[in-house]
Amino acid sequence: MSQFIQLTQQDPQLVREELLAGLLAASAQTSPKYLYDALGSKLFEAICELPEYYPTRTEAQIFASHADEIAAVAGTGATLIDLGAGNCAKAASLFPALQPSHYVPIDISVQFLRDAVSRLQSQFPRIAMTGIGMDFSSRLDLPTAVPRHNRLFFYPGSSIGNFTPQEALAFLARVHTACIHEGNADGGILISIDLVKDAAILDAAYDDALGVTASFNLNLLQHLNHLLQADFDLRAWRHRGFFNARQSRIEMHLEALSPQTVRWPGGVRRFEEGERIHTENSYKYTQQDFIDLLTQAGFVDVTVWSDPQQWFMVCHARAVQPN
Ligand code: AVI
Repeated sequence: MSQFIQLTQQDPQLVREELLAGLLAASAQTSPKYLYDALGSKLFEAICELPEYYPTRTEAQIFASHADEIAAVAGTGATLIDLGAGNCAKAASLFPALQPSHYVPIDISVQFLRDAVSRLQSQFPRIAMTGIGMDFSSRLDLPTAVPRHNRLFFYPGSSIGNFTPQEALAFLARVHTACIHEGNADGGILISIDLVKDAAILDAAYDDALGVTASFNLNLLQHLNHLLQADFDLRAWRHRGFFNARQSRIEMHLEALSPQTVRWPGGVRRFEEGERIHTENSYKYTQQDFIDLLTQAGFVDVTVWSDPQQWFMVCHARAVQPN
């Protein structure tokens, strides 16, 4: 019953060009997607276990306490499209309540999905499953194997926070378009958002005592060494992770501990002591600001579930045909 489709492959030349443009900019930066090589993905799993990193367990509590209400609002029997599915565990925890007719996990590489989907398929033989390998952050044109009607897009983990608010709006608008077929809209989105809270809680979540987030961030340099054949010395950099209240975002940077020159075939970049590479933003929203974003993207009837401390929220919103 399960099938796999690899839609896009990373072009190494484009990856190189994108990375070098970021590293050679006056304020050096890299896209957060480069944090996730094989080791980076394992380190992120470890982050999710940390006492300071509340999003994962708070979201799991919200799903566990409100699964039936979520199903009552989102409906059962949908095509559940899981954006950034990874090991598919979050969606699977909602299968008994949501009872999807078709499950479509999407991740950058279909290889990541194979084992998880095979396991799930034997547990839930009546759900059709189509694993798709694509970078859904810039496009969302799904293959015809994915039914057009009654689509429920699932975007957990507060991953939308790693987009800027403008990118998040464009992304939500693409999801909205993907819910419309033959002029009708009968789909929706189930999405998690991390909420603005006390800066000390946010700072600790992104700069934990064990140093796992620091390792996750520093591992980016190891990944760059591999992708660019560069010679970053990991011991010459430190992790910085802090809440920027003005921009309502966590910023992660790597900061040079000493003046240094980094080389790769055909290029160099000099970094002064204290100079930074900006590696990730993680935007935190108020409930109302995110509801406004969903509304601007064309969604209506927003339902919110949160935890008692109101640190995190899960939203369902319905897509409607624009006038
Ligand atoms: C994947 N994403 C939602 C995480 C976040 O909280 O922004 C990535 C992360 N970066 C550091 N810790 C976790």
